[in-house]
Amino acid sequence: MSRVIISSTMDAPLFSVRMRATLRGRHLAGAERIVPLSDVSQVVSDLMSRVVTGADVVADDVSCHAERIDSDALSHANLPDISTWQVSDFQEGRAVAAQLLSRAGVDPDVASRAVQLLAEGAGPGGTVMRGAAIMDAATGVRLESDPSRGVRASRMDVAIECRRDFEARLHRAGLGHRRVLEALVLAGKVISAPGIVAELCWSDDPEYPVGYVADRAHGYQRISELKPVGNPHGGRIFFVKPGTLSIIELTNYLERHPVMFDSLGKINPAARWEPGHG
Ligand code: WAQ
Ligand code: MG
Repeated sequence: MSRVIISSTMDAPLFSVRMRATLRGRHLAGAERIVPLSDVSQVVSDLMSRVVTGADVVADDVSCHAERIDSDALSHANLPDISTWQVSDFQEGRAVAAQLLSRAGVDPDVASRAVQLLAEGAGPGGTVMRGAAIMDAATGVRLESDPSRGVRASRMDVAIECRRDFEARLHRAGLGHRRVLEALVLAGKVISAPGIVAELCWSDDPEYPVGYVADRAHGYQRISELKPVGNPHGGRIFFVKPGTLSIIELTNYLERHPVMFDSLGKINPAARWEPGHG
């Protein structure tokens, strides 16, 4: 029975569905999925209801866009393994993030400066960027063409026939918050991109202090605190190998190339970070 459902959804044309909400022209929230045509209207409704029924987010403009994906262009990939480092406070968390970044191949000074940059707001005048900064892993030079928008990773999702199972497994591991799967999928696409060394991220949501460092060798490494609760700063930095490819090509891959994940990695139990670890 389930075989029939799987093969019929796999053959159906796929659509990228993307929602974006703004308030007085300022970006508030975005979310996206890749689903068969038959699920588009349900997904549009789910994504829209996030912002129109959310008590704490009041958008004055919400748009949803569905666009057919060329199935020949679709890549399949595995989600990275998940680990969680428990730290005592955000200062320790930031030190751990810098260490994980240098372990991934980011210059240690660049890693520390990058953490500081996100803490201060990587956009013009210390604002939160809409997307990610791209940074040379060796020199720390910023490479994104628009430092206020940054680069938006887009067109990635969990295969629809896997979603329920992945959500249930994350939930059982205590990782059922919607942000975890969304960030995992985003990081999975980012570290699959040619030239990427690592990603650093924490949310701009004042209530959400967890962040992560991701790289191909060590996977999605959560850090329990990267900022104090109440702090509205957050962002993402994608670190690239110096001179390996054009930033235009990389941006095009991150923003436009569709990637579908059909397997979840290993979920490691949370562990306390011990100095000297890694
Ligand atoms: N592409 C690039 N950068 C983005 C994107 C995107 N699609 N979406 C958001 N950003 C940037 C932007 O600067 C946001 O301010 C920042 O990232 C944070 O976005 O417990 O929820 O959606 O394992 O607030 C990570 C930990 C949560 C989850 C991250 O990010 C966990 C999060 P948010
Ligand atoms: Mg946010």
